[in-house]
Amino acid sequence: MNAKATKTQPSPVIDKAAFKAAVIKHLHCTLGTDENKANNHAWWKATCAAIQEQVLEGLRKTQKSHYLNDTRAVHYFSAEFLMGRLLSNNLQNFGLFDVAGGALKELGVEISDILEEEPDMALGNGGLGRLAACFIDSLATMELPAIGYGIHYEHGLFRQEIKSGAQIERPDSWRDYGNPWEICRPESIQEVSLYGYVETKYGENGRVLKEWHPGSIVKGVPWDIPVVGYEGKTVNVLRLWQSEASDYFNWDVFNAGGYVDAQRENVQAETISKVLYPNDETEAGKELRLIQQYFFCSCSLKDIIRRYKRAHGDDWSRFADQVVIQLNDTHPAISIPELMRILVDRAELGWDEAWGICTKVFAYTNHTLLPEALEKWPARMIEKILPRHLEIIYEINHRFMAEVDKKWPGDNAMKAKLSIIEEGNEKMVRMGHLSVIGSFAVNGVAEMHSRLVKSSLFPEFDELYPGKLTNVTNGITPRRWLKACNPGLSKLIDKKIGEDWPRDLDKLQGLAKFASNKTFQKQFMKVKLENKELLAEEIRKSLDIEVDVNAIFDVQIKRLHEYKRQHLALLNIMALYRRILENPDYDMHPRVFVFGAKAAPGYKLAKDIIFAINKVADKINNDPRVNNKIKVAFLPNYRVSLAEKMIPAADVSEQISTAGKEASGTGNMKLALNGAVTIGTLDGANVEIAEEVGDDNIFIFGLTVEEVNELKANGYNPHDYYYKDPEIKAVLDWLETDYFTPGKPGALVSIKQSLLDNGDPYMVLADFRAYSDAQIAVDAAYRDKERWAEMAIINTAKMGKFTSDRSIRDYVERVWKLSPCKIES
Ligand code: CR6
Repeated sequence: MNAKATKTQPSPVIDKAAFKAAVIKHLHCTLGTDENKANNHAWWKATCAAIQEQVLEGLRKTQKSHYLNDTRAVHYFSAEFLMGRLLSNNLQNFGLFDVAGGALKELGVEISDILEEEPDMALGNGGLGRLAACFIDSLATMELPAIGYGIHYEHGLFRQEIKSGAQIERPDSWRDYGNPWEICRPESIQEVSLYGYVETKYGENGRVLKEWHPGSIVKGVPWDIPVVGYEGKTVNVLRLWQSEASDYFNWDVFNAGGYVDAQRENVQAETISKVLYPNDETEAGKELRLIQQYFFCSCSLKDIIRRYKRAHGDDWSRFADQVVIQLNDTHPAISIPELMRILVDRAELGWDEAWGICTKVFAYTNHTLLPEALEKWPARMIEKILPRHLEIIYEINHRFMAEVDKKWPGDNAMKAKLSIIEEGNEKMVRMGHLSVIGSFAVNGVAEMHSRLVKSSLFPEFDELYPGKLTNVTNGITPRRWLKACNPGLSKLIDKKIGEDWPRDLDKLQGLAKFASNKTFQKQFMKVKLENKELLAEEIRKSLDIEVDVNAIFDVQIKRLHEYKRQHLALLNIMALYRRILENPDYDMHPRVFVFGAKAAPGYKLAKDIIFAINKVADKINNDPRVNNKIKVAFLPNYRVSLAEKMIPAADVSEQISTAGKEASGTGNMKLALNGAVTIGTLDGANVEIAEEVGDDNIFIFGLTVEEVNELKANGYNPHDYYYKDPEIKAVLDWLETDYFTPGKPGALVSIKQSLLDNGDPYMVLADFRAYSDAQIAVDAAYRDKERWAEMAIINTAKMGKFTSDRSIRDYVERVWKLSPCKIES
């Protein structure tokens, strides 16, 4: 067994013949078809079913070991889990990828074809949801007892189509033809109360008792997705709740009268888990969204308590030893008053004892400083949906205000500032404050972000609770984001430094000494070229655009947001185009700008930017004067499985957010890990990437956070840049003409307006020249093939820090205090 642990690749648990037999068995007995009739979809399902046998065996053993060892576990509460596809991941983690490929080949099927059959499980918007997916991968790999809790959305993030350059949203139906991984657990159904009113009663000794008479009750049905760790020993679970109408009729409310009519206005049970809100970094403020949050938190807490009680009965004294709950942003913050309600109203603990438990159980991760993303709920809305919770929030706040008064006596301004309740025309509940107050640890997601959380978002909380605010820099799983998505590079690395880097990513450091070795450089760049050929094929298939694989592949993939500044990249592309038109001999290495981005459906300017990129692309790609020096490809429907194709092929990684705005970023880590060189600002985790790779192996440009603030304070005026820099002026004015939108002048003007009339909130113009110059430096560097190869290799070699295993290790040490649990076979 130890021999296996020091060994590198997971050893296959079954051989090719057995795998083949399992696939055939499932084709016959699970799918009711046979080898002659089966299409790729059936082959995919049969292959999933074959590996699922191993998965479920691992799951059973894991759950038994965790139960027998009465393990302390982390419960990762997240409204989003962006899992992507699972087949190739599960095969890889069991060491069965080649076995399965061989078995299928003998059956006349290409594994690469059937992998494409799997719909992405896109139950998340972007970075935050994908981070949760990477974390549960690492937790299982590190044999830590953990469970992910979230929502079983019927429709994940919308599918993006591009029609005449514009984004169209189509529903995502990832489960339409069944999902082979999930297991329904009707035995663990929970009931969740909503609406209604609170009755105050008096118990023995005059104890005030609160009884919530709900106006409706919904059922939460759990679906379990097994999460397989690398080498397949620990198989944890992601438990997602689906809402259903409850068969329980609420006589209580019925008898109270009047509520039957009011019910009609209430949200219908089935709609709760229907759809993922497609907003990234904006708070929706909708009643249904709050209900979604409460729904999954309440189900999950009850599930945790049921499990705890099975082992410890009504003895609450060990609850905080066994349970830690990580709140992934404030989306699950309503868990704090919910646990208080359960402890005080149901278990009848005293307030102080209950609060003592709560504040040892919860920890909170902040993922943004953007004001529009900091959740606030109207007190009236909470009162309507969760009347008892509002009372509890007021009580928490009342006691907290006393603490504030002790620290800053008589300082009412301080009280107003720190209060959970924001006073105003409409009273609002600040979920961030509630989370900080109710948690024992609060972390930001990159060094710089955590510093800003302390210094500008929550400075007084930092003073009040010294040591509570900390940092855990984000990470990514190298199993998915190198081993599985880039087999060419993985095999080259295996040969060079051995095969244990997927578990111990610092081992990649061993590549650094070959960075200037000509032979290795050639091998490394050959893999990159092969990956570029695959992406070129994808671009041809999807967009009918021919791209030159010898061009620089410049990749910007992330949600579309002004702060991420895809429009800065666009202005530079237009400037390059203009330079070529003015001077046909303009000297540049050919470049392919590849974009992938979804815009929130209600975010007008973001959609306008997508439209503009596509219109500019049309023009440039079809203009013979450009002579193929520039191509622009906007690949529709960016998602995990598309990222897996784009990232291995990137030469340049665009990370160009306004300094101070991107909390961390994780795409930056994935691209660098696959040998792309970053052009970026000193923002989020870029700062730490720069520290790792060194200034010579990254292109840093633009204003720093301090400079951004200073410029803002001194009155930033984008017109200064417009009038001072003729290229900026020309490019912005170009947007107003009908050059890119023949017959429709002004179709792209909103971008110019946002950058001039609307004050350029993300300082695109202030950074334009620095960015454009940095791109010229990239161009020059790329022409020196050996130098570029060296940079690319160093980027891969120095990414050890950014494995999500390291993030999890940090959480375990700084926050969760967990121990691994060996799984007995
Ligand atoms: N949008 C941050 O913006 C970070 C991820 C994960 C984000 C991004 O910089 O890498 O979280 N924030 O920590 C939120 O979702 C609120 C994101 O994905």
